[in-house]
Amino acid sequence: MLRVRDSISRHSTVLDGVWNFKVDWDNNGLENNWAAAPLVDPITMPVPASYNDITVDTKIHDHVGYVFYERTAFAPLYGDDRLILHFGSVTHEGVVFVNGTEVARHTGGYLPFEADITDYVNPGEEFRLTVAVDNRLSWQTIPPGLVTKDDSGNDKQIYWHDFYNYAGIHRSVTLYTRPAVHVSDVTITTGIDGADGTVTYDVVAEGAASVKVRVLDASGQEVAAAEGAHGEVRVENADFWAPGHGAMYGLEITADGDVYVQPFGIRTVEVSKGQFLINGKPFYFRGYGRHEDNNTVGKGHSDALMIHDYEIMKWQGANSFRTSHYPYAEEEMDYADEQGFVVIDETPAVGINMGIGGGIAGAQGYTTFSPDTVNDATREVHAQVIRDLIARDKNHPSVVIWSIANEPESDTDASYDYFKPLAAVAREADPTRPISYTNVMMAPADKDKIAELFDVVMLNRYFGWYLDTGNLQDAEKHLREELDKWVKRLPDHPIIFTEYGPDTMEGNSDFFRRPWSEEFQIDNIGMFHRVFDDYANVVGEQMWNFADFQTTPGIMRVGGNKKGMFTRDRKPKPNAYVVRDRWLAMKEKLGF
Ligand code: BDP
Repeated sequence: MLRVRDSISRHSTVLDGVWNFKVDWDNNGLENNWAAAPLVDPITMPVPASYNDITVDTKIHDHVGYVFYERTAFAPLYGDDRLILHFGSVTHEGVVFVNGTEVARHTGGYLPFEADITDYVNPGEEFRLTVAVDNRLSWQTIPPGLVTKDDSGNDKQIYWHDFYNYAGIHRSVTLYTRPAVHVSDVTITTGIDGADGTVTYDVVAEGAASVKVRVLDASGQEVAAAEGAHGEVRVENADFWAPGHGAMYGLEITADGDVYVQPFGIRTVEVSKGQFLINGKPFYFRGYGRHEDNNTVGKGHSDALMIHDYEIMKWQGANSFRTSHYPYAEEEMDYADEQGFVVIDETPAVGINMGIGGGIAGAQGYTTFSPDTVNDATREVHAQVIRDLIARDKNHPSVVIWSIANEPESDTDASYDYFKPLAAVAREADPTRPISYTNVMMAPADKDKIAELFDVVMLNRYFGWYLDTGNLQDAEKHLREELDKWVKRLPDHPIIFTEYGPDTMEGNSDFFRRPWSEEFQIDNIGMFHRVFDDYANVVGEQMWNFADFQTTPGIMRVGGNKKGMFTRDRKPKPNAYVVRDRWLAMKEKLGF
């Protein structure tokens, strides 16, 4: 789905702000047609934001099921155009009503959806917009979850991922006009030929009598042009997109009366002989797995928080991150392009693993893949999420790997049967980028059954923390033994460490450098780095996590997960300075 962008033929109004809000305590607001009239006795709620931490009402914070959002908006005088509502994300299900009539229903909390509301409003008149938002997860959602009852009869949401189930309207809501005949999709792939860039484009504009394209450079000058919905153009002496160099072009598409400018960068990505190549040169990933997570707004997108995080990442010498464990806001992806950050783009398929020990992720006792748990229907949803993510993010030069799942079960025949078709779905949707998944500790090289389906080995490892707790000598030994096995099994696969590091309590300083202390984080992360430096196939280090973040309460979590390089409010832990020295030295040496 195309990102909303204004042009001579498209005009948008952002509907963010203070909306009305009401919790549907009995989860019967849809049956009782709440959307038919203004909400009775609503409270106020900011959009975008998770609603959970805005009030200090435990019942709202813990509610399982529907909440309703509402506001009014003006329909502009849109003439013969269509009027579209765009939601960046509604977590996890959104049912959208205009003046009481349902116009869209979308499940999947981290990807955009739209509704054409032209036929439900009158130009120049106000209309009522109501959105019912459901935070429940089931075996057939991605990520999966399960609603049960506690012994007191209250609904309880179980899930198998280690971050809080924030809900609400998390990203901007936009109302925009576009011509009836319009550009609905474009796929751009690029190549490098000496000093020139080759740009292959494929536009979808149903019903358009003519399609023309122009490539515009950063200053808006035309550098190439062509006619027709498909084709290839050459950009002479191109400014290539590269890590640390966010050189962007725009493909201006004119389809009859519609004009849409799609940003893109010219670069190549390839895996070869155990290396990860960007523009033909070996790239080493430095960075983190991150979360969209904040004290007040939860998973709500904020440009201020986003830019602050990038400033911190740049201060530290990072050049990349993974969108653990779901697609991030479209604003994030644009910003990564412009800032020259390299992104491992992940689907929301997290927690497809009932083998992960209780405590980290909560209740267990299920079989991962079975007709009653993660089944064929779940796999269909998973396949669609892969397609939708790739459809949204395919034109971002920053995105270099699709991560189709985080720590799934991967050591059983059932997991092979589950992932074989999904790897094919990803390759079909994007034949140009390497694909991968993050491998869990319990499925090392001699147990994992799916690594050959993918191009890059991505490892989440907690030696010295969950295993060999506090014993870094053993931890190092076991880490090296495991790496040796991966290199032996897949000598031509590059390896990226996509998670490592211990929980670290800010201010907990310890002469004996024990687990949870700031000193232990330095020692544990330092041990991993020492090992990485000895393996040519290790082409990246993305520690867990950029910052501390909220989780479900549990005996392994103190006010959330504390594995951050930075605290939840972005203060550096002592380790941040140590890693900064390493990364800045690497940046100096490698030039990015
Ligand atoms: C891994 C998960 C991640 C967790 C992390 C941890 O991929 O989401 O937060 O471990 O335990 O299992 O901190």
